[in-house]
Amino acid sequence: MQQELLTGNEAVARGAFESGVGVGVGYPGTPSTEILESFVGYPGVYAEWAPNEKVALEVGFGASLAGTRVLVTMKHVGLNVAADPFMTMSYTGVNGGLVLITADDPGMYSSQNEQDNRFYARFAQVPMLEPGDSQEARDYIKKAYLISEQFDTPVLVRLTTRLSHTRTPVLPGENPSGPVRRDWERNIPKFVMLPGYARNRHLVVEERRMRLQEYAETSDLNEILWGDRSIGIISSGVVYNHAREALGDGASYLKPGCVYPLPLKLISEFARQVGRLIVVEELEPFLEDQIKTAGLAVAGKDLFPRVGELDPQLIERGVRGSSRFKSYFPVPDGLPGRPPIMCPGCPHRSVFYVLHKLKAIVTGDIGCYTLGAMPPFEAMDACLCMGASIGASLGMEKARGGDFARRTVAVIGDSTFVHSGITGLIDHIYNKSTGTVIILDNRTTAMTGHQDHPATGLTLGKQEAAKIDLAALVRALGVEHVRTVDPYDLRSLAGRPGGDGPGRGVGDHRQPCLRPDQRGDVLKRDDAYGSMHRLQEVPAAGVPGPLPGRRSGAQGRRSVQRLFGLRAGLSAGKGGGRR
Ligand SMILES: Cc1ncc(C[n+]2csc(CCOP(=O)(O)OP(=O)(O)O)c2C)c(N)n1
Ligand code: SF4
Repeated sequence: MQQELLTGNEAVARGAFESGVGVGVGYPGTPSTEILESFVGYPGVYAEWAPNEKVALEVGFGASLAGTRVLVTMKHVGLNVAADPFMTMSYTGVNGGLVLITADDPGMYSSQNEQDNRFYARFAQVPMLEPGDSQEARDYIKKAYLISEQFDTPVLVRLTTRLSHTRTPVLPGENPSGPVRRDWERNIPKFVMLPGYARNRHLVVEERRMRLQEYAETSDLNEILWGDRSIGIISSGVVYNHAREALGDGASYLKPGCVYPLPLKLISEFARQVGRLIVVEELEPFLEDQIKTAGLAVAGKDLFPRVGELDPQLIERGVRGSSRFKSYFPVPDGLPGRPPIMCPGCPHRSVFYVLHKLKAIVTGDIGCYTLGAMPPFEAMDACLCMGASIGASLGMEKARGGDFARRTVAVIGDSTFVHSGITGLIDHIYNKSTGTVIILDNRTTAMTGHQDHPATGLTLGKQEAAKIDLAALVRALGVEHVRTVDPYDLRSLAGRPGGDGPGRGVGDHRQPCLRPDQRGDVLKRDDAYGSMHRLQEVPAAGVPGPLPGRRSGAQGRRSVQRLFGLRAGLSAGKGGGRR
């Protein structure tokens, strides 16, 4: 076997394949997405995108129960969505080994927060490994399956953006000639978490935690590197490599491979042999607090920032007070800022153009369309997490009344609607909202790199699949007014589903994403070349004058507002519009 240059994500996929993993399941989310995209290319494996992370872990649970080794992947916030099955899977344990990848995003390159998912390991009492480069990613994954089966536990492996997307050399190994499979036997007290059984399983978890603690102390994943003993660094993952780059032989290092549970006896032994003990870690003082609780004097967050990524410059400055390193990203003076914007011709643009013109109150969601909050549109008032737009608009309506609802529009992408918007819409229906919901159906999960989902008609492996008809689904849920609109047709786009009449409405705004790499795929699939000529009508970069085909000035504005059914809050002299 020859060394290969692999990203951390590709190395995880490789390690899973070499471990005989039979099932890979996840939901896209940067920086984790490419793991499954790489894994699906290996022979003899099954891999799928689930509609969301909770379902992904539940599929993983079933596959493990049936005796197969499973890889489950998600970004850090995805674990919030999967937290319910995850917390109880700690109790049930596994049959086939189950490794759950949490890809964290210190620095928030593409995330709504930078939560530190190491706490999930402690919260659920499951082991967490943290590799520092691609070789370790491959090696640790193989080790993680052994730990999972030996200790009967799901194992968390934490990646960060820097590791997921950096290529370093990997020496691959062999695949054990196909997926590893264990027998399946009914075991009700272990896998059916009725309170009576769960109480016993909690005791098992505690006993397992103590055995894992012992394992962590002697694990061959721990590394000690002796240099100048006046400074002793404790660090894990990618940050360990930054610390080595910053301090070289001027310090000694202990790198625990398992960050939960921590090898605290080994750390005390190391501490005895060095002068100043310093923990170098990104985000929260997760290691530092555990070491302090063990009674050791250690520095950490008093020297380094608690937000964002660390780099050699920050580490050297923290330890030595100054640094020889220059900033990684020096920005020459006078360069114009380049905030992210939607692609020219993007079908989302016209929607936000209209919402901007209408001065609608917009509860937004997560996807390319979140950029509707940016200039020139500035047509979004809230964006919290995937699926939150519809519930948030209902909350605003209930807080402020029906007239307010007529100005409120929830905007959600097709992938996000399937992920976690459907239940929000059910609440709209159940609790009698009169607000408007727009599903921006561009037939892909564009923001994370154009993955398929249950409403696109293709699987992760690009095989034909059932294609959920979103308009039919919404009707079946009980929405009275459903309109499917071409977002390039600005006139009809401005109309509220159901006109000015009462009742909630959903607009399914359907045009494929136009990224060049998508055209051949999505447009052809939908036979939508016919609409390309209308691209010229789409606002490219600005918010031009009145909507096409409309009169200018107050008259035109009123007419747009009427079309959208927003008279109550917006149109001068016409307050109290019908509901
Ligand atoms: C819980 C969670 N999982 C995954 C992500 C990553 N993510 C960001 S936007 C998005 C979906 C985007 O697809 P869609 O809603 O169809 O909008 P588009 O980008 O296609 O416009 C995903 C999966 C996330 N932010 N949060
Ligand atoms: S990638 Fe597609 S959905 Fe995203 S901004 Fe570009 S055209 Fe729009």
